[in-house]
Amino acid sequence: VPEQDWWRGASIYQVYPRSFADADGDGTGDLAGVRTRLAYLSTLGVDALWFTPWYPSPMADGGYDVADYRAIDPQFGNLAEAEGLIRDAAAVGIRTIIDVVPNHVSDQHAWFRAALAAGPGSPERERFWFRDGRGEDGGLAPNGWVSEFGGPAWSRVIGPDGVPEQWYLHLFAPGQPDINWGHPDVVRDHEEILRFWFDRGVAGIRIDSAALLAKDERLPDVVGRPDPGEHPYVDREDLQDIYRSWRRIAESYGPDRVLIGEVWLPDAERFARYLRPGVLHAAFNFDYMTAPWDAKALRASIEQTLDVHDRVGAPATWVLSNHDVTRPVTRYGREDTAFAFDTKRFGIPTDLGLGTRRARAAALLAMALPGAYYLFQGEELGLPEADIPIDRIEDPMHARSGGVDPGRDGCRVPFPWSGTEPPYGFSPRRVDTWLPQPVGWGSLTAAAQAGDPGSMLELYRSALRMRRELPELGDGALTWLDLGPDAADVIAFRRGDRFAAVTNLSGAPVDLPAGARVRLASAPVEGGRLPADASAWLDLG
Ligand code: TEU
Repeated sequence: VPEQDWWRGASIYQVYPRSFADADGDGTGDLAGVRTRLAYLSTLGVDALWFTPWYPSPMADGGYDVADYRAIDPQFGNLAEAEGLIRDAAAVGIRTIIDVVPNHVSDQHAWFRAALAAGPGSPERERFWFRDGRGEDGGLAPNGWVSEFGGPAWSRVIGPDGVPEQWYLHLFAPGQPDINWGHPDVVRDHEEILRFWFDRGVAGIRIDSAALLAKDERLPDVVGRPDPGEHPYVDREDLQDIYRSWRRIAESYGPDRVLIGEVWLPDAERFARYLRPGVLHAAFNFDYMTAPWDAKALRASIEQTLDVHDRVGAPATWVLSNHDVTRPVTRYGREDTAFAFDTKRFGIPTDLGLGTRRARAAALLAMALPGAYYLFQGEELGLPEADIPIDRIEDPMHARSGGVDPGRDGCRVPFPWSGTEPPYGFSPRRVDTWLPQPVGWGSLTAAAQAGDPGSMLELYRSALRMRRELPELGDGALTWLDLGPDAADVIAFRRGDRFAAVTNLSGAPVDLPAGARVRLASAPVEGGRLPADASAWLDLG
């Protein structure tokens, strides 16, 4: 693979800095902690790290409320530490991807503070979406847009004298005011932010909420289900030009710098437009993650993904989890596995044994498909979704839903490294971690799993190593295989002449092709038969 194409078939590991490793013992992860764990990441076999926002932030939304895009939150370290981390990672062959959040800033960002201070009608307010309210005393929000976290997408400013004045738009939490992409300052500042980080050696940028930035400046209500491209704030045409200019900036640093969009759109054709030449390099494919555990549906999803990407010449991406969704072993143990994003209810029943088997199978399947694989810290340990005591939930989704939604903290708890009780080696001493870790995770720690051939960690290590070693894996073509009339609920394909991957979604064991050697399997293969809810990687000889 040419060096510049590293990202096309890469394995990219998402680090949630707050929960990865705590070096200074305050119960919150930090960059010094990540540096001490680079050996683990290098042994794991990943090509790049994507860091969830590490900037100064009041943490109204876990750091997706950025107060300063050119600095590091003091809880995590400082800029010199980040530069050291980028260098140290590069020294062990691991690239760094950072998260840029262009749809909104924190309400503590200098621009928003200035806008509040300067008052209605000021140029400072034009960088945001301030509007007068409707109704006689302006007491009604300017329109009916709803926040992604629930409740109105508008909050009213209370003036210094306690008198309510204008409203401002926030598609997410009130602490995340949306910025106005029609304003030249916004455009220019982001171009500078990209350069700032490319100058510091980052290999790529993950673009948060990439389909939401541009707004119809008349701010019309959303009526029904607007036609694709007609929505007042989703997937608007202006975005294409914004990303074309970002692409030119990335390319000015070399062909190996990449832009990865969090483009969350139900319409595959619209999604594909972001991946046309000259726009973004890659975008997350969440279809695989939300597909049900059903051979026909899953294969249809895979085929559609590959088809769409082939047409625009962009590599597919495969995602099983991230910091926004229910952990795979919990999800796959539920009756409705497609419920990835929809936490919505507490205590949905799950069978963790089944969930773990299916999560193992789903990971091996995804890692054999053409394209890049993105994994979220703890996925490689098979961590289940943790129950967070209600009074410790931090995710704004919980409060905004009126306490109905447990929110996304259950996948964000501090990483269990070693030992038999909290903090499981996450912190150097006994301390109350920022989110509590469950008891009973002693057998799930990285140390407990290392060297155990049946563990999730060793499965991931083997698979990630093979993705690096086998030229058939990563980006490229795939040929579907038909394993016969008894294998209707089996997904099987070849990569190259000899490598094959088989996933059994039927309820019973299936015969693997005669003469095939098993390179790796998610469950023991006996007598040439692959158990239910399992995947195998084969050498066809
Ligand atoms: O998520 C954007 C996004 O699509 C979310 O609205 C998602 O649908 C939601 O989390 C559903 O569970 C990104 C980040 O990944 C998320 O952590 C942030 O909260 C959000 O942007 C705002 O920055």
